[in-house]
Amino acid sequence: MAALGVAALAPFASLLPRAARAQGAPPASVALRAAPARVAMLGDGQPVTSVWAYNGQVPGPVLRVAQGDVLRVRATNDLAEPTTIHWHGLRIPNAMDGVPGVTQRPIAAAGGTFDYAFACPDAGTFWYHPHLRGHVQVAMGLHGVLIVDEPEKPAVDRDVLWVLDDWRLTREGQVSAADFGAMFDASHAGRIGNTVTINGTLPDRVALAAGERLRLRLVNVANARVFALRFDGHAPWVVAHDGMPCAPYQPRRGRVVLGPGMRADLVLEAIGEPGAAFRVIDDFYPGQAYEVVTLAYGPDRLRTLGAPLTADLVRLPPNPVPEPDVANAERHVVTFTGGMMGGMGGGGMGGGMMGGGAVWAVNGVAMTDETHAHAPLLTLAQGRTHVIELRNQTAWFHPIHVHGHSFRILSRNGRPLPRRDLADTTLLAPRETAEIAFVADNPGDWMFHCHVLEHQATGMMATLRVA
Ligand SMILES: [Cu+2]
Repeated sequence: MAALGVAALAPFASLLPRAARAQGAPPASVALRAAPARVAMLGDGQPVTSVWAYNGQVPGPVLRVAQGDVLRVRATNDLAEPTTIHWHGLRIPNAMDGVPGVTQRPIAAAGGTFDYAFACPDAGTFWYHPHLRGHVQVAMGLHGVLIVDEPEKPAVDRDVLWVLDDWRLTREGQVSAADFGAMFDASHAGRIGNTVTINGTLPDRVALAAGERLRLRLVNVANARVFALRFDGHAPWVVAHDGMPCAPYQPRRGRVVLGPGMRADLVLEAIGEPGAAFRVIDDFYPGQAYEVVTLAYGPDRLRTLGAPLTADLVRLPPNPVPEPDVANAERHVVTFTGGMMGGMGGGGMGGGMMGGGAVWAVNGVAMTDETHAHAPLLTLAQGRTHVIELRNQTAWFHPIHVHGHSFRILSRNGRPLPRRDLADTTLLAPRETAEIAFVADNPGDWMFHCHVLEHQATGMMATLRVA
């Protein structure tokens, strides 16, 4: 795997400052233009990579608004194919959700536009990306982060963003396009790449000062790669999943697992000594651990450490998500099948191209990326709590994403979870079952799909109708 061991990264410095505007003034509109671009993700003296980008940069610009504010985006499509923008994790009206054929017409190639405008009800870390041919468009570089700020900023010294991505590059440093849609990827773990980037460049060293506290926002924008980051010498607190604050906790062995589409907000206290260096390891895939980045302490000390952080010191204020009434919920079962070794007739799925073919199914039905408009899998009574039991009857990991709502994860494999974290995407292990619960308070037709984009494109998608 080229480039994985070396990793090169500067501290993330391109967070847009919070828009300075007078109280009560109308929010400005942001222009996002999707178009081919060339970026130097591999660094000086290396080939420049041809990508598709928002505003010429990968990741796209960080959009930042205050909680409750309206975000207005004029999207322009200067690609040679139609696109849309989906606002991943935002609880916004269905007409703004960016799903072609369901919530909007595709934005036409070569100059089409679409105006998105919505209030952002929840503070947290969100992201945006196309919802049309995502397995190509997202892989080519179309993604960006949306940060919604809490009214009261948490007590940290720096707010740092790591957009984790995974590219399949050729020897010439170009995105490998010949194997987009390869059936092997679709029927296995998805398009796993050979080059990991953070914020669009090869990672290397992140500068830290002894004693400082970081809010570290992790976003997995890869098509298929799952990350499990382990911070040597540190004990980060997880304070939010998928933008939604949780009861703060320190994960076992300091390991933070993120499937595609998922985010985590951490509070990391720099407890090392000046001059020290620590590795951040990704060890998700057995036998394939590698160093993502080095935490490099500078010579100076920002402050002398006091008592260790506690949950109360790092807790974020809750978002206004309605609390599910689990005792009086309507219950549903959704079964995921397919893939290699999964019983959808694996013969012939090892080679060739997808071509709209079905590899996966949800309750026996395959819905592909090109046909978002589809009879609903479930119709959920609006205003009620629904518990959905997700049964992964495949041999593969699947990050299952629900649009327009955030859910609580109640149990895994029949065992109730001590923390019922909120999320919009949950990673199902092979053969795992999980129960999620949410109040269906947002009317419309909402996509419900695996965020391994090759799985989504070959059947692992369905519609939840809230009416
Ligand atoms: Cu999947």
